[in-house]
Amino acid sequence: MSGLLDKANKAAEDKEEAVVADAVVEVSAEGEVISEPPFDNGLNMDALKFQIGAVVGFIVTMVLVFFIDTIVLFGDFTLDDLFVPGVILWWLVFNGEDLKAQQFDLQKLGVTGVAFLVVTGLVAGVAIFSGSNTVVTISEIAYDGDDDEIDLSFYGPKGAEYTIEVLVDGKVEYSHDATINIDKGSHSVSLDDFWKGNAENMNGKGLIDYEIRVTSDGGEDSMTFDDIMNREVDTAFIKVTEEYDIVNNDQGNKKDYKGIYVEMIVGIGTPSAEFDFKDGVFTGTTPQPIESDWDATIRVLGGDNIHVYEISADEGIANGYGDFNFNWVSLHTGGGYLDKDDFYGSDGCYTFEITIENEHGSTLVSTDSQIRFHWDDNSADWDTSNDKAAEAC
Ligand SMILES: [Ca+2]
Ligand SMILES: [Ca+2]
Ligand SMILES: [Ca+2]
Repeated sequence: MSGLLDKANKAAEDKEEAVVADAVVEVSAEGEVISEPPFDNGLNMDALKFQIGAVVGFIVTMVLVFFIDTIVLFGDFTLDDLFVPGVILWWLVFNGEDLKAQQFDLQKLGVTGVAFLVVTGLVAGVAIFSGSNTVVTISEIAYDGDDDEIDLSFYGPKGAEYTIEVLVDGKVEYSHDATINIDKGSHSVSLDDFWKGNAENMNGKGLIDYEIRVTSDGGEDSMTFDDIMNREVDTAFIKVTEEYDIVNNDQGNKKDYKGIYVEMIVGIGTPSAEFDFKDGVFTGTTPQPIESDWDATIRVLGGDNIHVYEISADEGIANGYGDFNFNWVSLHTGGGYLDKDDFYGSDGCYTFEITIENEHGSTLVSTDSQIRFHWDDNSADWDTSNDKAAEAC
């Protein structure tokens, strides 16, 4: 038994002639197979593993690069950026056994290198003539809030000419001719060049369709971008919270009113946002906040003084105030409130007039937010049980 094993091992070392070892199996007393000798048909098994691995890896790389190359891995890095490193890597792996053993057979390296280049060229030829890659396609449409433009990027074969169109409700509002550079193209279109109004109402129902169409020799591609085209504030509400101290004497308690905390919400309110206010809290339906640019002026009308707030927002963010693209925001920084002396006259209805100039869209003037206060009446006796909280007028 051991003589046969030695013979098989010796044959494995001898690369000159192909010797197929007889199936030599050692069997234990219980009849289990406990070992098998190395199998050798004359090939260098270690080198073959590298070569098979390299060929499989190379084929996978070619398919990824030439047939599904437009997948973005991260940032601007796409699958086709793997092309050159991929070919070099798999050629090195193919010769991995030699390189590992530091046997530099320049002729073999050269021959395999040329073979890799030829196969790569053939695959590239098939990919290009298959036609799937000659069309220019849209890879991304993104809103650039700093410049208020849409940033577009495209994929296509080097040098391909294409026409970009922005369609609003199917009508071409903007057109631009471009050429693919290497394998990508990009272009930005100012919102001023095609803006026609919000794409959706507050419930996500479509109002206006925005679409990019790109036409090249290879065909046409198009993509809608309604989700980033909600830019016009059409509804804004104010809510308040009364601020007071409780003072008391031997007759009982009463409120000493200090002022009001003021918060505002802005967004798309069409069709069902509604202002309402009961028992000191907002009970209406809020609009859907959005990312957009606007300037707001809020005037508190109805008292002895008209208090005025001026606020600007970019992408819904008002520096010093907060994020109007998300929720209610206080009009007083640092948790402050509007002092009674700055707006209150006597009990009655106060109107919070909100004027919002949209960067894109019309100007909104809202007098929906009207709130009645009962401060003088509430504090006329030493009894808080008969006090009435602020309410809609
Ligand atoms: Ca902006
Ligand atoms: Ca840009
Ligand atoms: Ca009272």
